[in-house]
Amino acid sequence: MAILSGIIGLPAVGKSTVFDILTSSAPSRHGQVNIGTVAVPDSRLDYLWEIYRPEKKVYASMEVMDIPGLNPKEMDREQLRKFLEEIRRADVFIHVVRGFRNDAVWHVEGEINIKRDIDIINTELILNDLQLVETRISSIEETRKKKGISSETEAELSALLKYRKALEEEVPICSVELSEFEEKAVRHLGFLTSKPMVLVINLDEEQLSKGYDEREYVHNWAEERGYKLIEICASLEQEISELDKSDQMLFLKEIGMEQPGSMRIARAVFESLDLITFFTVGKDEVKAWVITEGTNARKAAGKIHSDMERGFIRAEVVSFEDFKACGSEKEAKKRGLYRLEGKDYIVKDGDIIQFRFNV
Ligand SMILES: Nc1nc2c(ncn2[C@@H]2O[C@H](COP(=O)(O)OP(=O)(O)OP(=O)(O)O)[C@@H](O)[C@H]2O)c(=O)[nH]1
Ligand SMILES: [Mg+2]
Repeated sequence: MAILSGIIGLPAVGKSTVFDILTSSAPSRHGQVNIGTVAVPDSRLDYLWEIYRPEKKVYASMEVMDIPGLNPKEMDREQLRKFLEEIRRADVFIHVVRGFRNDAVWHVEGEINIKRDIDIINTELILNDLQLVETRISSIEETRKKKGISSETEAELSALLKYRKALEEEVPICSVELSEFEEKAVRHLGFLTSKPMVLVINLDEEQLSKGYDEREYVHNWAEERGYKLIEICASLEQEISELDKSDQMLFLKEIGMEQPGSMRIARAVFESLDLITFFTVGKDEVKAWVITEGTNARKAAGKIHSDMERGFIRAEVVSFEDFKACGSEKEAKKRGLYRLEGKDYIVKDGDIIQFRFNV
């Protein structure tokens, strides 16, 4: 399961800067689609590495896509449509909004206005979905007139009508409640506002420390829609990421941050997709694995190897918190904190697991 995050936003708001701090790879090239891999930093894995000291430490990873800015004023409908087609592949959006003031950096609307900029992008996503909904509704109604429709299509239509009502009120599809049957019936349609979104407000240093005018508004806006919100200063983060690891932490402390922005964004992406992490440890490597919340032990084993899923016997599990409180595997075992779990055990975030299997 390679997760793909799509970075969206108006032109010159700091999207590529965010991409660069996330991927810490070669700088993204201007004016084209760039895809990079993000290792999702996790201090728990760092801790386990300190204890086991294996050769390898493997963080969970995801892919992120950087695209040129969406500019409804300059793009015609066809260009806009192509642009939105590109981002439809993403599982989740990272929407970068400019807050930073800097006369040297051009703004497509001529001045900084966080609320308006959020609306511009959001409106495009909503209009695109609305068009898809309308097209689908008329095609279903056409078929119904000609030869009638199945109960699945009936459910699809009823879901689409709910979607239309929401979108007309500028409510994203992810906020619409559907029955299980309806949900199944529309799953094949790739809507944009059904995807989770992480809102990244790209501020300057003063705004970051002292606050900014639209702060309350954007926090409410995100909360109402269930979107996560991260405030960062991307250019500052970029400078920090060029420092030594130990200097990085010092610098972050100085500006009152506990974690680099890249880590906060990556975690927000994981949370908005209901993803959790479990760990495997050993002499060769410590590794973080990504699964959807609610996955059972047997399926989780299958992430590592299909043989492990097929020949699953049981899982030996300790929570990261319990392990850390003991400080070693030996001590945790002595205190009886390792549990034996069967195939239906629902894996929890932070579980350290050893699978027993038989092939
Ligand atoms: N002052 C300041 N400048 C920033 C910040 N983030 C980005 N910039 C600058 O803004 C300009 C545009 O940044 P990019 O990251 O290229 O923006 P983009 O959204 O990828 O732009 P397009 O791909 O052209 O749409 C660059 O000159 C950055 O150095 C910030 O937090 N503060
Ligand atoms: Mg860019």
